[in-house]
Amino acid sequence: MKGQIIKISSDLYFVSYENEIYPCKCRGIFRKEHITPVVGDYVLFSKEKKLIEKILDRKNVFQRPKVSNIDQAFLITSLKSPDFSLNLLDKFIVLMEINHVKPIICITKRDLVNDNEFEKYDEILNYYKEIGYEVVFNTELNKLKEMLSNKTSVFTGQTGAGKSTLLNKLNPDWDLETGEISHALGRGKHTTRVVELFEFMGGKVMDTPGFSSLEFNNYSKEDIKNAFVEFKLHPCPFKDCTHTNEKECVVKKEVLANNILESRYHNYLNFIGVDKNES
Ligand SMILES: Nc1nc2c(ncn2[C@@H]2O[C@H](COP(=O)(O)OP(=O)(O)OP(=O)(O)O)[C@@H](O)[C@H]2O)c(=O)[nH]1
Ligand SMILES: [Mg+2]
Ligand SMILES: [Zn+2]
Repeated sequence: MKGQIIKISSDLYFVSYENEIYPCKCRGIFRKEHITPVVGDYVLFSKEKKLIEKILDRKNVFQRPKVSNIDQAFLITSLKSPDFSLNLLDKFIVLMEINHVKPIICITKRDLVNDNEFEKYDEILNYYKEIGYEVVFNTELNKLKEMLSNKTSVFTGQTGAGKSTLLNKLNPDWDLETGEISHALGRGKHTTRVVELFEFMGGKVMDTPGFSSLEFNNYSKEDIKNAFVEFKLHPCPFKDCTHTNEKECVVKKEVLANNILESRYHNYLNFIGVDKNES
């Protein structure tokens, strides 16, 4: 029968099938062939033998967090504790663009910044909206429910940003463990340890362990360039412009004219490995 992995705990794979959960092992051959099942995988399994026999083709798969077959990813982003990071936000958006998964920016801890301070964030968030990204606050529960319905979504983001807290607000029955922020480090304490998938609003949502940094694994400069979607709105005369030291670069002009957010351009240079003083 065909089920879906909803949780993995050491060598036990919890497979959901017709509203029941079956703890299964994997066929020995998986290890030999370096096949690693992840949460979100659809599998063929035997209910009787409690054995996963085959992983079905994935729509997509990610390493961090280890999940597959997702439609959209919510980057749970706190304005404070841990601090808001434009570098992390842009990295995440690039990763999602390259993998053709819709990124959604979900802001938490608005209550920890005063209105004056929020203005600066609001301006930045409006820029992301203008270039086409959805932005939602963790207080907008009805809007979030609507966005989650009938889709497979993952909640990802820095440790302590409030992923599990928000999921508990959406459905208190899940009763997920949440953790205090370490004041010494200004971030969370890696409270969530494993990925877990829940059925919700006709769709599915995954809670994941938070990270403190995000790395790229060998994407080409071309892929990274194309992931900065607004650059395409400002075509450069030179078709293969890298927007670094080309004289007629329109993207660079638009950065100076404040039509492209400067931090986005600097993050672009950073991601392709160019020091901003060189360009
Ligand atoms: N003030 C404030 N605190 C929040 C908000 N959302 C979450 N928190 C707090 O932030 C802390 C961390 O929340 P968690 O839900 O455990 O964070 P997480 O993203 O699941 O963290 P990991 O599981 O470590 O990745 C908890 O003390 C929450 O109560 C918010 O909107 N405002
Ligand atoms: Mg958590
Ligand atoms: Zn250019």
